[in-house]
Amino acid sequence: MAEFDLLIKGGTVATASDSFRADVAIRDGRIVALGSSLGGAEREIDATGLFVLPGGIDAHCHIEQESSMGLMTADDFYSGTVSAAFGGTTTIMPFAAQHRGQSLRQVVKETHEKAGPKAVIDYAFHLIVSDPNEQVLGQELPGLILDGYTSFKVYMTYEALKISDRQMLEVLALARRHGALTMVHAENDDVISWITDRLLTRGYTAPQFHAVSHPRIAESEASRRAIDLARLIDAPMLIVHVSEAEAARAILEARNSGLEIYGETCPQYLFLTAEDLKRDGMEGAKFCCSPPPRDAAAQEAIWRGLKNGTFQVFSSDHAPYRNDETGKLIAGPKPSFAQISNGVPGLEVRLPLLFSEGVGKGRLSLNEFVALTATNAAKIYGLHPRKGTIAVGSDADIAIWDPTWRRTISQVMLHDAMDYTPYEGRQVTGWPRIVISRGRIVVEEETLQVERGSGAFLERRPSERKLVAARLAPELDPDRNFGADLL
Ligand code: DUC
Ligand code: ZN
Ligand code: ZN
Repeated sequence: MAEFDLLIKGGTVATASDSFRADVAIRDGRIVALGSSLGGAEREIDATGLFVLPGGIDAHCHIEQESSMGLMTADDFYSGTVSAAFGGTTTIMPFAAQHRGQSLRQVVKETHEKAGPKAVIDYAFHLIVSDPNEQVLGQELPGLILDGYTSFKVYMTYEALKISDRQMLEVLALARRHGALTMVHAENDDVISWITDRLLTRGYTAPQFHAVSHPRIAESEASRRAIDLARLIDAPMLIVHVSEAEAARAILEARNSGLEIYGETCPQYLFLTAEDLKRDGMEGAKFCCSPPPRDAAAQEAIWRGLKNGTFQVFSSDHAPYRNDETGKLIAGPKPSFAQISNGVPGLEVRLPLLFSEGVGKGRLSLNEFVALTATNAAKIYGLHPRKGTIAVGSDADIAIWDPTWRRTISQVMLHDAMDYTPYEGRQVTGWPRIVISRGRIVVEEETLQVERGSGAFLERRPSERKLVAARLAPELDPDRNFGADLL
C-alpha cells in the first residue's frame, strides 16, 4: 500500500509568508509532509508550472438565506458551495440569520438542516443578530459562542435588521466577555432613509439612485461611530464590505492606535462603479448592493487598503438575487431602487478577479493574495491552522492554480444559480485547475468530483483574548475610578 493518498509534485507552494518549491503529501485528509522525494502515493498530481495555494476562505457570503425583505437567495448550499469550489474556495462562512422575534438557537438548527445534506466543501456559520433581547444576550449567544459560533454580524441600517448604538454596546460587551468577534454593516440608516424619501417623492426611482441614497458619508460616519463604540469598551470588531476611502482611513487609524479593529472589502469595490447602476432599464439593478460601488478614486483607495494593512479579509459578500421576478424584480418589472434587493454574486470569481488584477498586474504579491483570501480570515475567525495555510497537520484544502489560464468571465461558465454576473465579459488570467478539500479532489478537468453533502461543519473555539482594564475608555476603567466592573 502506498504511503500517501495524494502527492502534489513539482509546484510552487505559497503561504501568507513564503513561496517555495515543494511536493505536498496528503494522507487521511491532512497534509503530512512537505519537501522532495517524499515517497509513493495512490495518486500523483504533476503541478509543474502551477501554484499550490491554500484553498480560499470566503468569510462573508449569503447562502440559502432569507433577506430582511423576505426573499430567499438564488443559491442554496449545493449550488453555492459548488460555485465556490470551482473558483478555488474550499471553506465558506455564510450566516445563520436571525429575524426579529426568532430564537437564534432555532435559526442555527435550521441553517444546519439546510447546509448538511447539500454542502460540498466545509463551512462555518456566523450569526446575524437583529434582536438582541434578554434571552439572546443572557442565554442564547453565550451558549452558541461556546458551541462554535464565535462571530456575529450586526446591522446599523435596514429597517428590519438595524440595532441601536445602545444595543450595539450590549452585543460588543458580550462578545468581549465571551471571546467572540462582532462584524458590523456600517451605514447611517437615517441618512439613507432621509435621502431615499426625498428621491422617491421627486420621482427619482431608477436603480442609479440607489447609489445616491447611500452616500459615502453614510458609510464613513457609521464606521467611525462603530469603531468608537468598540474603543469605548475595548471590544474587537470587524467592519465588513468597506467601499470607500474615509471608512478605510478610520479603520487604519484605529488599527494604528492599537485597537483590535479589522477591515474587509469585496470585489464589487475594486471592479464596479456607480456608473454601472446607470445601465439601461433594469440592467442597473444587477449592481445594486450596499454599500454601493463608488468611483475610480474609491477603487484606488481600496487597492491601497489591501496593500497597507487596512484590510485583512477579501470576501465576496455573495448575495445572489436573480435579475428577474424571483429576485431583484419581485416587486414588479420596474421597481423603485428602494424595492430592489441588495446584493451581487461573486463567490466563484472572487479569487480569479483578485489574482488576475492583483497578482497578475503586480499590485499584490502572491503571499499577500493568500493572506487576504485565506490565511487572515482563518486566523481572525478561529479556523487557523486547520484551515487557511499549507502546513504539516493542516487540512489538505488546496487550490492548484494555473497562472496562465486566460478566461473570459461569463454567466454560462459559472456554477451558481444566478442569471447574471456583474463581471460578464471581463478577461482574467489565472484560475485553479484542481481544487482539493480535506484531501478529496472536488474539481478537476472542469468537473465536479464529489457528492452533495460531503462538506463538513467547522466548529470554532472562542478567542482567549485577555481583558485589560487599562484598555477601556478611562472613565470606564474600574482601577482608576470606582472599583466596579461595569462590563
Ligand atoms: N448588502 C448587505 O448588507 N448584505 C447583502 C448584500 C448587500 O448588498
Ligand atoms: Zn452587510
Ligand atoms: Zn453581506
